[in-house]
Amino acid sequence: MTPAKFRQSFPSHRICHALTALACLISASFSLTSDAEELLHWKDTWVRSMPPGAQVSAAYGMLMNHSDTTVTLSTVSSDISGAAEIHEVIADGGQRRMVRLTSIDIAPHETLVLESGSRHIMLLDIAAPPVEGDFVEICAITAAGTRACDQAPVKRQNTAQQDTYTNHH
Ligand SMILES: [Cu+2]
Repeated sequence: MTPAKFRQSFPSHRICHALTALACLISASFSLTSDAEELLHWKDTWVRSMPPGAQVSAAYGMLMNHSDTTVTLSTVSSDISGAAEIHEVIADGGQRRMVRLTSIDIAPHETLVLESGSRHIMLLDIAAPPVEGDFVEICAITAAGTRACDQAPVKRQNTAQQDTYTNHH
């Protein structure tokens, strides 16, 4: 009885092992698929018009995560700036000042809002000041390497928002 039981357990163990390996393969291919399907979409992007001689500008808009996984935004760029940074406005005593963010996590189906006076994209070392009517390509690059780009129209910022910006640099 005992040896028979023992012999029986061996093949069933092997089947179990094979199933585990298969499950591993399936879950591995699933995680690869979800990385490749990080779905980021821009909405309502715009870039602030700047006077001649300006070396910085800012970009705003909404970045929507349409995937079922958290997406980490790690880099931003534009086709008019030598560099771009993600900034956040924070209260520092009675003052408001900007800090640079190295990354932002966007939860599944959540939208990251980039707006004046809050989180925004700072365009640094710009080749030529953006003029109303122009379009600037804005790109968001995730930690996994996914790129989401959009052609953002250049617009004039209203006076209330201008004050916030002037306090920045
Ligand atoms: Cu800034």
